[in-house]
Amino acid sequence: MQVQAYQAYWAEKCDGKLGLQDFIDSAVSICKTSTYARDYAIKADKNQDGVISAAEFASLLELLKAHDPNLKDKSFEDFVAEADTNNDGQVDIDEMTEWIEKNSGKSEQ
Ligand SMILES: [Ca+2]
Ligand SMILES: [Ca+2]
Repeated sequence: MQVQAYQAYWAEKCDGKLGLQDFIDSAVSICKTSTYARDYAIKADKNQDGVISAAEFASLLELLKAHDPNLKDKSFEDFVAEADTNNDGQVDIDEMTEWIEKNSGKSEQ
């Protein structure tokens, strides 16, 4: 069932021709949760300045809550305190990725 969905997807996207590198890239991104987390982090940085602002965090939180309804609300200050591992007062894409990895799927604790 999934295979057919992927075949249909690729047929539409690539005229049925799937390059080996494309295939490997997709397989890797499907298998790695960190890619999913990084995707979210990169999308969250809407103005692409490399750091997550309060407004960007707020819209990301909405997105993550749609993905995981049990996720609790969190203030931007708490988020920065948790995610800012190099203590420069800002959350960059790497720190954001790590934070999403730590927080996704563990909301019940
Ligand atoms: Ca930003
Ligand atoms: Ca930082």
